[in-house]
Amino acid sequence: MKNDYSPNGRTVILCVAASDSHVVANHLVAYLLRSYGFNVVNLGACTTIADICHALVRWPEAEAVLVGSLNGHARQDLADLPEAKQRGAITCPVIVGGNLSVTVDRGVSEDAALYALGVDYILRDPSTIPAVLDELRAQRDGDSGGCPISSHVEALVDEY
Ligand code: B12
Repeated sequence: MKNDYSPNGRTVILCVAASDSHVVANHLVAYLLRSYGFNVVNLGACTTIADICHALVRWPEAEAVLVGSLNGHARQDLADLPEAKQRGAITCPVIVGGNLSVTVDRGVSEDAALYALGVDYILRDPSTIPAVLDELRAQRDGDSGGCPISSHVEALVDEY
């Protein structure tokens, strides 16, 4: 999990949601982010919110948590997210991506439900992750140049 960890590098926590055993995209996302120089703490498949909280104690420098969900149960798997955020166990942005539902119509309501749980960003295409992480860091550092992250993410998502 901690191979090639660079103390000066940027770190993200990556995982697949609690009930979900689909790992192919998880490995591809890890590979992509490592190719961009990120330290990727990959918790792999079937990661609970409690697992994420433990990882953030171990790697508090993580600038985002990326959760993949492929089996259609993202909402149930993230049910404990509000409580974890409320008690301050998860303070960095939570990005969810994958095959969040089967149909497009369900996708819209599924996205709304995930945002209501406290998910910060929903992305479909992994290639957009590095740019979004850059935007988040710029926003955190107060150097976003006036470009709100939400509009940037929407612009990226609108491409699909
Ligand atoms: C291989 C596979 C399996 C394997 C998984 C093996 C493994 N260990 O990985 C096995 C056989 C175990 C399996 C089991 C099941 N599967 Co399955 N599986 C697939 C399949 C055929 C391919 C998935 C895959 O690896 N694709 C390749 C990767 C690269 O693509 P991807 O996963 O779609 O990811 C892309 C995007 O989603 C996105 N992405 C993914 N993760 C992330 C993360 C972030 C942060 C971001 C930004 C983007 C992102 O980027 C990727 C590249 O574009 C798909 C159907 C399909 N053709 O997609 C069904 C599919 C995902 N499975 C499905 C289902 C229902 C199941 C089961 C529930 C079936 C069952 N009744 O048992 C179980 C669930 C098991 C569990 N507990 O999770 C459904 C999910 C439906 C839904 N989302 O509503 C699918 C879509 C099939 C279908 N059409 O019904 N499955």
